[in-house]
Amino acid sequence: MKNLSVILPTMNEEHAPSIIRQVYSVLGRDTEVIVIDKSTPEMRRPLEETGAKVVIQKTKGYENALMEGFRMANGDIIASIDPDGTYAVEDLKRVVNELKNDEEFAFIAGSRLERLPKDAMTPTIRFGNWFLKSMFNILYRSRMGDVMNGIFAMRKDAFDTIRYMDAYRAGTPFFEIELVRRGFKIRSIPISYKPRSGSKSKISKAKPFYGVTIAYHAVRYARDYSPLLLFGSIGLVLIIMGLVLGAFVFSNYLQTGTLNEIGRALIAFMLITVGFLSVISGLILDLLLEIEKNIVRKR
Ligand SMILES: Nc1nc2c(ncn2[C@@H]2O[C@H](COP(=O)(O)OP(=O)(O)O)[C@@H](O)[C@H]2O)c(=O)[nH]1
Ligand SMILES: [Mg+2]
Repeated sequence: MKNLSVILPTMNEEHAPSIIRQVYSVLGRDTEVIVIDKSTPEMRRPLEETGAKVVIQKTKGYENALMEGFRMANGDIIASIDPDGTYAVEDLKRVVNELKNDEEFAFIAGSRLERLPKDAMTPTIRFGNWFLKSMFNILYRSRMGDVMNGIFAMRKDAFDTIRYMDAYRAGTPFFEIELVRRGFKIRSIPISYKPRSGSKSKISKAKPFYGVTIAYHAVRYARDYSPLLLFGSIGLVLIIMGLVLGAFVFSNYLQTGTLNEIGRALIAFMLITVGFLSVISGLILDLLLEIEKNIVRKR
């Protein structure tokens, strides 16, 4: 039986003490539980009374809280659950068991989007989650049902490859992006999710802005991971737009016999040129990546 560490990030969560107790009862008393806390002293005391290791967070943000906890963890499997009352500890157990029985995958997360109750997210947040997971799956050739997961588990040896990194502000996708870039396989299983009750969300003051930051990081690191896919698809979209616009200009020319849409013709020409340049950039970057891989292999 592999031993397990469970990390819980907390920032004044009233449900957290009860969730820690559930972790011990559902996953076993020998589970290593580490709480990385940014609460007021009054909110911290009940956490300490559970017997878990409670560490005051030194850094800032959710991603760094998790990194602090993971670095302290001793388990062969390192898992995390948001103790805000929206996730079930039974689902954490399912995710951990799934990982234990799977040699191929190094990271398994719980996905909320398949069985999402109607009142659990606003339409904007729901769309944002769908958009981020779809973008992630295309850029990193994965099949995640959800990438903003409050429950996930990974193998210690996978975490060791990113142990000394400074986490950038991308929520759970930080771990997903970095592990996929290092060649690990990741997947998700459906879990339940409840609307938040009591206090408000803590992760960001402006969720849409947070979402944009995550999308930015996903694109930025995809540039190094699959440049041809990224620049190739941008290029293709531009070329298609240029061709469609060009076709309008041309049909107008055929009908009237004079070329009176110089502005549109120029834009079409530019779209096609920039599109080609983007595809070529993708090809060159892809070639460079291939050369780099060969050099690393030969060393
Ligand atoms: N230690 C720590 N915990 C945090 C921080 N930001 C959020 N959390 C905790 O991380 C979990 C997820 O955050 P939450 O606000 O529920 O994010 P949401 O589910 O995306 O709305 C909750 O348990 C929060 O209390 C932080 O900066 N530091
Ligand atoms: Mg939450």
